Amino acid sequence: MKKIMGLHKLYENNSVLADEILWGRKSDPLTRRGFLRKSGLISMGAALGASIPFASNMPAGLIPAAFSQTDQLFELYGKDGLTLLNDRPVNAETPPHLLDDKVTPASRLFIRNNGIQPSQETVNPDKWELTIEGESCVETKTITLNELKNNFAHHTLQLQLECGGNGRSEFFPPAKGNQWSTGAIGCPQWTGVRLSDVLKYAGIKEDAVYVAYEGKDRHLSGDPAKKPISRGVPLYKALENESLLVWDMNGEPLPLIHGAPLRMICSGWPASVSGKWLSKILIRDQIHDGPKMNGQSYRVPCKPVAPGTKVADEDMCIIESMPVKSIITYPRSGIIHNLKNKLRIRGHAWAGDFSVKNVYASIDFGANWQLTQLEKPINKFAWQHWIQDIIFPETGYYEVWIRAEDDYGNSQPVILPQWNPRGYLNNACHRIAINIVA
Ligand SMILES: Nc1nc2c(c(=O)[nH]1)N[C@H]1C(S)=C(S)[C@@H](COP(=O)(O)O)O[C@H]1N2
Ligand SMILES: [Mo]
Repeated sequence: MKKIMGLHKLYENNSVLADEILWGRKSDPLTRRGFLRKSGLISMGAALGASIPFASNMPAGLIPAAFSQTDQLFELYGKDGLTLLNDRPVNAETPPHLLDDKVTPASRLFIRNNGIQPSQETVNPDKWELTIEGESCVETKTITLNELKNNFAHHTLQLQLECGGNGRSEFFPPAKGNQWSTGAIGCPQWTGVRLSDVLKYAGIKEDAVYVAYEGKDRHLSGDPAKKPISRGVPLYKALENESLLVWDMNGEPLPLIHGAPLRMICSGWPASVSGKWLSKILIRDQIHDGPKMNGQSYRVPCKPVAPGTKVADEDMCIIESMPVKSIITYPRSGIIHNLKNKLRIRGHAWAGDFSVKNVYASIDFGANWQLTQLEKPINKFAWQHWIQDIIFPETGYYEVWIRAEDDYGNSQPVILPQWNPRGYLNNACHRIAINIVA
């Protein structure tokens, strides 16, 4: 730690420590992807084993010559092959071929932090408390995590989690924010209690309309009075059987980066409503007004606008259900395949609050579509798996496109959906390249 202290001076906020940025073990070598921005300097210094005297002159994104030749993969602790989009706050996505598992393992779930997550030392599951309060809460209650586990019925469900900004990188004009391609989606299995049981325990007043969370993460500015994010859902969504407060993921304790020791999961909506490091639940008599509920955050124009249009805050509407979407997880894009053999492709499809009715594949740029074999979801809000055997007519370059349709007949757009200022809800068809050879 000593060696990197010099670098701290570069930051307005000295309280941000290298280990909070969660680069694997501190001695791990970092490579190209680690050096996206100046904010990577702490880790850069840690990796070089020396401070960088002229660091303030370094162009953002410059890869130090000491590392520019290495092919070693950047490593994020507990993660396997994720692409780092930002290191402060940490944001990383999963390449499509690493989303092949039916149940997303912890090592392959994308990461989206808006602030600085609590450090491991401050997270003690035995001492963790949850407070339920708010204007429309009958009686403010504080319970420990152990009481939550002991006093309420447990439920285990596989629930999809997708960032509202997944796919943002394809919009034009571009939108600010993490440039997610297709990898801000996953569908792990979660264990916990129903949010509705906990709300009923504290009591819901007649005038309740919204349920919101607060977590123990800190604002990037370091200001303890500010929260990085605090969002919520309308009461009806919070009361759904599948809205959970969870402590386990895939039968293991929730990893710290995914919200340990307790998080909320309200599946089908932008994952920003699924609060991590959960310390407070608010039963509100109005639409919640916490950070990232207002303005342009997680909102899209109420009426369609031309690309590039500035839209006033009052004309922006809160995103609710995520749109129908699908992904090809096998094979990975760019493979070479022999003409003689059929190719069995596979992947997942999901549709926010709804279910997927059909998934189609095309190998001729969308001129013809073949119906794939689609499984039913294991439970509501779990993604569905599809497979299809493809026969290619001759050698050459192909693209396989995949398109899902929900049970209301809504289909994925082939190119891009409606442009919006912040680049949310891109559910355009996923496509991969395949070279067919004799
Ligand atoms: N307390 C807290 N909860 C949070 C966030 C956060 O920054 N802080 N990020 C939200 C957003 S925008 C997303 S997309 C999901 C990401 O969950 P994951 O990192 O476990 O994949 O968590 C949500 N819950
Ligand atoms: Mo998100």
